[in-house]
Parts: sequence; C-alpha cells; structure tokens
Amino acid sequence: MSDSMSDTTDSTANAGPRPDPLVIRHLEYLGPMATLDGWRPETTLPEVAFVGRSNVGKSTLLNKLMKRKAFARVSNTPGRTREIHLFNVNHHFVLADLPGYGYARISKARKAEWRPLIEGFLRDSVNMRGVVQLLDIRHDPTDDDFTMLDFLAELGVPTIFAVTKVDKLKRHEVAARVKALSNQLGLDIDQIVPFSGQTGEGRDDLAQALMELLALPDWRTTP
Ligand SMILES: Nc1nc2c(ncn2[C@@H]2O[C@H](COP(=O)(O)OP(=O)(O)OP(=O)(O)O)[C@@H](O)[C@H]2O)c(=O)[nH]1
Ligand SMILES: [Mg+2]
Repeated sequence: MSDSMSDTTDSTANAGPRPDPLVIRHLEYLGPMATLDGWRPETTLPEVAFVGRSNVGKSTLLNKLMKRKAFARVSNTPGRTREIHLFNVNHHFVLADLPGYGYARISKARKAEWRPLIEGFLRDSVNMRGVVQLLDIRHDPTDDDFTMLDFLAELGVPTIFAVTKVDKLKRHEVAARVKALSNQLGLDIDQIVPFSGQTGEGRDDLAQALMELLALPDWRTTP
C-alpha cells in the first residue's frame, strides 16, 4: 500500500541517531580474583575480558563504556591493581577488568607477575567469550602487547582492539596511526576501534562490537 511505502521511504531518509547498543540497566561488582585457585564468581554468564598495558586508559574506557563516572578507578599511580575485578552487566555478561601489564617503572620480576594470573584466567575460564585488547594510539605496541596478542591468537579467542586516547592526535594522524598499527599487528582496519575517554568517541562502536562478540557462537566448541 502507498502508506507503508511512504513509511519506508521516510525511515530511510531520517535514519537518526542509532540506539545505544549497550544500555546499562544493571551493574554489580562481583568481587576480586587475586589468584588462579582463589575465589571466582559462580556464574554461567558469558565473560568478556579487558586487557592492556598499564596506563593505556582502561579504567577511563570502562567508565565511558558503562556510562558511569567512577565505575573503574582512574589512577595516578599506574601498575597498582594486581587483581582481576569482575562485574555483572545487565545479567547478560560478566565483565573482567584485568590488571594492567608491563608498567615501565616496576621491577622486571614484578613485571613478569602478570602473566600467570592473566593468561591462566583467560585460558581456564570456560565462559570466556571474547577479549578487548587496548592499545595507545600514540605508541607502537610493546613487547608485552605482542606477548598478549600472540597469546590470544594462539588461544583462538575472538578479540577486539580498542586504540585509546585518539583525542591526543589530529584526525589525519589518527587515520595514519590506525593504519600503521593494523600493519604492525597484522589486523584488518575494521578490527580496530578508535576510542577517546575524553570525548567519548568510539563508545557506541565499541559497545556494538562487544555485543557482536557476545552473540558469536562459543569459540571453544565451534570448530
Ligand atoms: N586525553 C586522554 N587521556 C586519557 C584517555 N584515557 C585515559 N586518559 C588518561 O590516562 C591516564 C591513565 O588512565 P587510566 O584510565 O587510569 O588508565 P589504566 O589503563 O586504567 O591505568 P592503570 O589502571 O593504572 O594500569 C589518566 O591520567 C587518564 O586521565 C583518553 O582517551 N584521552
Ligand atoms: Mg586502571
């Protein structure tokens, strides 16, 4: 009918802002996990883990993603958090905030500490459905970033890359850096989400990518 045809035309013409892919209706701190054989929440919800070098802007990104001012603490003393912090989001998934790795100013021995807990957690978690790895737009990936990237690739877990602090560069510099990073990391450009905790740029793109990650079939049981 002509009515419905004009409706269709109208809705295409005025697409408008897209709806929020991740409206936070419920956000609950479940607790910290400090050791691999220690406490871990009893839940069958799918899990998503956030990993990145210390000071990369992970807490800032999580606050923007959750639309909370102080959901994750933004620190002036990097490299402090040594536990995995777990949250129930919307009774839909568990968000795992992993300790930042490779902070430059801590000793070599302390630096290596992150690997057993982080890698063990990611490897052993039967509900782990995806990982978001953060990188700073301004810097080339460090050895620790490559260690993490290789570990995730070997594990085979679906991974999204968020490049943080894009507000610190000019627009054309961002595009050039994203291209350079995609080459260095061997990724498609569309696997990388540019993000700014300052302006909120990329928040909905990341939320959308996260929802898509959670909708994927379980990588552990899918050949
Ligand atoms: N301009 C700008 N600054 C940012 C952004 N994200 C984080 N920062 C700043 O970078 C510093 C570190 O941010 P955090 O969010 O605490 O980083 P983190 O990765 O959680 O750090 P740790 O938990 O200490 O390992 C803070 O001073 C933030 O204000 C961003 O997108 N833009
Ligand atoms: Mg932090």
